[in-house]
Amino acid sequence: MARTPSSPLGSSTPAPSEITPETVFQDRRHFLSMTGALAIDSALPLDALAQDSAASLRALPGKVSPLSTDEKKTPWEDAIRINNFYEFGTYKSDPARNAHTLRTAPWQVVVEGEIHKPKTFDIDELLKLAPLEERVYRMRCVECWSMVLPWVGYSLSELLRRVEPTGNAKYVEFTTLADPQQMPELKNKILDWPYVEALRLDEAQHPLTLLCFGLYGKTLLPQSGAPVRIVVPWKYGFKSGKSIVKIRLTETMPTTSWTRANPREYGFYGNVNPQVSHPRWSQATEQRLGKGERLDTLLFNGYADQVASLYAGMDLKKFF
Ligand SMILES: Nc1nc2c(c(=O)[nH]1)N[C@H]1C(S)=C(S)[C@@H](COP(=O)(O)O)O[C@H]1N2
Ligand SMILES: [Mo]
Repeated sequence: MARTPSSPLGSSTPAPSEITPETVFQDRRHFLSMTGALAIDSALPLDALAQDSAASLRALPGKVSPLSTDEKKTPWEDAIRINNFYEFGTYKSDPARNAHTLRTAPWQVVVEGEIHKPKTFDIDELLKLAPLEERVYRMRCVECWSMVLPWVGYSLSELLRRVEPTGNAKYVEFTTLADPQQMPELKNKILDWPYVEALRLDEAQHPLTLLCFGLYGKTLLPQSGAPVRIVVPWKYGFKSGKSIVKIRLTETMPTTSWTRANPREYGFYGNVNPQVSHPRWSQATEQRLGKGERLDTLLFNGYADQVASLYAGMDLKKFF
């Protein structure tokens, strides 16, 4: 095996469960070279596989939502070749190379748990549940890179409303597909697969939280989380699970994959906050892909006006 299992932080950093004082040092070295690594990644040509799969995409137009930012978008080519999708490898260029083995049809999403109307949706049915919108969102990875991308989808609240949460429902858990036949990296226990993420119910019901089927006016490529993913723009990217097969409403707080792997480094909330450092690096600034400059990171990734009230009275250092 050529590659060391990695932390959420890409490159060849160790598995979070394996982090020791020695590996922290190695990790730091990798992290410090990350801007360089990104530059190399973006210089990679879009390989033939990505071009082939791009040709198979369907148009997925959506009316531009007023929730969109008017900042300059990150080019599509960067969005589909610099990815985190550990099921297909831990280097940012791995998903573009490897994710073509994901079979995105047929696809079903099970919606269950604390709801009055549990239901298994075929992807086409889910796609037609509510009008599609284009949402241009800022995305901020915990690794300090960021993008501005035009996602296509509708507010997750549209789905949640229709399945009728019970009075007990307090959280929403999202589970990614975990099929070793399709996902080569599952054989390496980087995380306790499947990849599980979760939100508090009020976060999941917030209009910004997107059930996402497309990017740049087309269906998603596998590396972006086809055929359906979550996008939560005020949180670090790891909260936005890809290639979702199950949505479960629960009464108690679910254990999420990264929190299970390393609770000291990855809290349940994952809210973007320049004042709360990751234990191993600052979160104060970010590298905007497709732009040379480093930007100051904003509280809640710039969405404070919309979401700060969800956390009124909470100590954001404690609930990170
Ligand atoms: N299933 C799954 N979902 C995932 C990940 C992953 O490894 N597996 N990585 C997360 C992280 S860390 C980030 S930053 C975003 C990246 O999304 P993008 O590649 O579309 O930019 O996906 C998130 N969703
Ligand atoms: Mo990330």
